[in-house]
Amino acid sequence: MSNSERIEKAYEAARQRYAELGVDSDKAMGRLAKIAISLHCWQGDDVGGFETSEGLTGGGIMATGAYPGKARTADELRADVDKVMSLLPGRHRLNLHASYAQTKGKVERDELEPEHFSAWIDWAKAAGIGMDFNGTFFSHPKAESGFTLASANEDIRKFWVDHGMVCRKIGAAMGKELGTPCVTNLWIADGYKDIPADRKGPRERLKKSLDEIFAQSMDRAHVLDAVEAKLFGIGSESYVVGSHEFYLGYAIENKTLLCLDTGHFHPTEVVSDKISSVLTFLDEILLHVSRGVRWDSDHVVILSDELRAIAQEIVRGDYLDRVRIGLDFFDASINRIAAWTIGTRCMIKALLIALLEPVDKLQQMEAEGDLTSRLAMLEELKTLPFGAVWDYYCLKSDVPVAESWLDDVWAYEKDVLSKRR
Ligand code: RNT
Ligand code: ZN
Repeated sequence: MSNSERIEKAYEAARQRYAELGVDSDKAMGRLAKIAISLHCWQGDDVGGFETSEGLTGGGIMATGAYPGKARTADELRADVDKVMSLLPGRHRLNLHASYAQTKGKVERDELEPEHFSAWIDWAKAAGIGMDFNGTFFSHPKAESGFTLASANEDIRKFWVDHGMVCRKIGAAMGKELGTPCVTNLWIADGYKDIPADRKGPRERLKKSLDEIFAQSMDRAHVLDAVEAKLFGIGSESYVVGSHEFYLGYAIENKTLLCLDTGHFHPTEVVSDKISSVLTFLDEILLHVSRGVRWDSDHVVILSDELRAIAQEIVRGDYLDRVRIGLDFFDASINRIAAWTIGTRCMIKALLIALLEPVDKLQQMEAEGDLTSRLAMLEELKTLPFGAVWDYYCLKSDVPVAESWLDDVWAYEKDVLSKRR
């Protein structure tokens, strides 16, 4: 039996098993194919960007590891993203940071324009994919004090407000050019290592800065503003200005998207439980799916219980149109193409598993008070043959099945990455 015959046969058996539960696995794959995951550009070069040779500095985040072969130029990074996308079933998006601009000579962050991203936009257009965008409020001399939009220094604050404003224009241009709204996210690291004497002042300044950045209304068909909260970072252990409560309030009041990063909460808190809460008050949210290990360490996303729970919440709550799924991890200790591929394939897998749930049945048991059957069923679902559906989905999407994608990565490492010295 050929490999594909074996996969088709296994799928046929799985299809019947799911049908017994009232689940149409063909339909589940059809729904899955419509979900675009926003791949973060920064896994390819350890959040370095192409402005200076220094790469990531400050900003309460840190990439660790020294695996060879990181992208050094925008062309290299695009080639790497192309490689990753060729290993993923479905059509996805690229999420770019402002520090990946391609400028001739130095252009300050408050003077960036859409044209500095034209190579990215052209590339995305040719590939038929959408783009998302982020202001870069770190790795910059004007961020060295630890404060940007919440700075008490008016020159610094103004500089970053201007950066925020130009980023929305760039996002709008991307969205317009590509015909799909560009989620333009804002995250700042502002905060204190040690106990502040004034928690209020910086938050009032941050609100003022955000109001200035978002003052100009923009076409939501082109750009969707998002704000990202955080509990703590390296060097901001005691106080982060842009906390969860701060941005939740801001997003509700100003109708922006709220970005929930799965590494930005207390380690025992879960984002899966927050989705239905915040979506009771917000139209849309953005996710930064990451994996914290003891802290916001941005490990590669794996198929964990929490990842599955997040996907279940999105599907069970019928939120697929209201949740933009972005990824946010950066591991420099393993092959970066593999890191991207593992994390993204896991996200897609988690969504598939969620789409294969007999949601109506489970919710009916619950509504009838049959909590015994609910628990029994949830446990039985864990051993259903979703792997056979996943393999078949990859086969039909013309991408490598199971671990065979690794062969492509090793070939790429040999032909391309190993030559980057
Ligand atoms: C940092 C935030 C932020 C960054 C990226 C690079 O804690 O999660 O989203 O990881 O913007
Ligand atoms: Zn994030």
